[in-house]
Amino acid sequence: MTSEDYFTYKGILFPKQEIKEEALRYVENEFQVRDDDVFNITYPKSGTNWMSEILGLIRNDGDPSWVRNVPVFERSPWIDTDQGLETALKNPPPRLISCHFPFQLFPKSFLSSKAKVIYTLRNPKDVLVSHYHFSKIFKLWKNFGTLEELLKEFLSGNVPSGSWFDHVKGWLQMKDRDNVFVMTYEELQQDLRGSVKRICHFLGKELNDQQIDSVVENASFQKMKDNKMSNLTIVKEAYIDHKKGKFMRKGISGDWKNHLTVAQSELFDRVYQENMRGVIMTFPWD
Ligand code: PPS
Repeated sequence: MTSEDYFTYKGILFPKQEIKEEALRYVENEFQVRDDDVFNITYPKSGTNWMSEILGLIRNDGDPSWVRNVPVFERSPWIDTDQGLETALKNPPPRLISCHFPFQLFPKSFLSSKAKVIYTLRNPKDVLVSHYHFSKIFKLWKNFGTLEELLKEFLSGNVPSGSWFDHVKGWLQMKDRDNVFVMTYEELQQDLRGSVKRICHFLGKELNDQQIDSVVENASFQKMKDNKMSNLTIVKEAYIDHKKGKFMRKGISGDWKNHLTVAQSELFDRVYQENMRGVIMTFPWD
């Protein structure tokens, strides 16, 4: 994977093998968002698949058969990939849809719809570390030799989906809308049950205690790691080199402490503070 395998659309890097420019233009301008759509939106490596599992389980009142029998990329297809877009256009409503689009590339028709958006964000230092490991197995992303090399590109936004800071700031501008809900990976970690209840409330879905228990149990790291419909082991070798590592890697918060040097962490903090100035929100990692 080299830089020639990416193209830039409106300043954002996309892997050529994943999506074509005309599809990006279609999604932004012509994709018809339905009022009953539920969107699972994240910056990459922030908990997308975890949220897909949670939403899939909630949709089925905690019954795990759907998430155990249908691959995650069919249940909640990624409309920022050619294949996922095709699937999303075929799936019957009500649809679950995932994507990593920054707000400015998201379908314009969303703004006049009642569709629901759940935006999940994660400590960007952990996002960086997760990206680093995933780039070693995901053949469509540039594989960085060292974390130091990736760090520079990440902090300047020269990675797929662009700058973490711009992505987060763009989506947080939507946070006061009734149909937008912001969640963090860390909240899911700290209190999965409470988080599931809040998501249910946002979706207008009432589950009883037993059903919530089942969502929590089946969305655990271990259950997802063992579920071949969720752990991405069925993704073709053309995309993921399964011999080199696992998508379901560690699933913890704070792994950055095992990877970043003090100097790297301080550099990160400086760039974070410069970029997040003016964002009046506290995050679990602050
Ligand atoms: S992707 O490739 O952008 O769609 O990746 P994404 O799903 O957003 O993020 C992958 C990371 O989420 C972790 N993960 C989980 N953590 C805790 N619990 C559960 N159930 C869970 N499911 C996925 C996954 O392990 C990746 O994080 P790291 O830090 O690499 O382990």
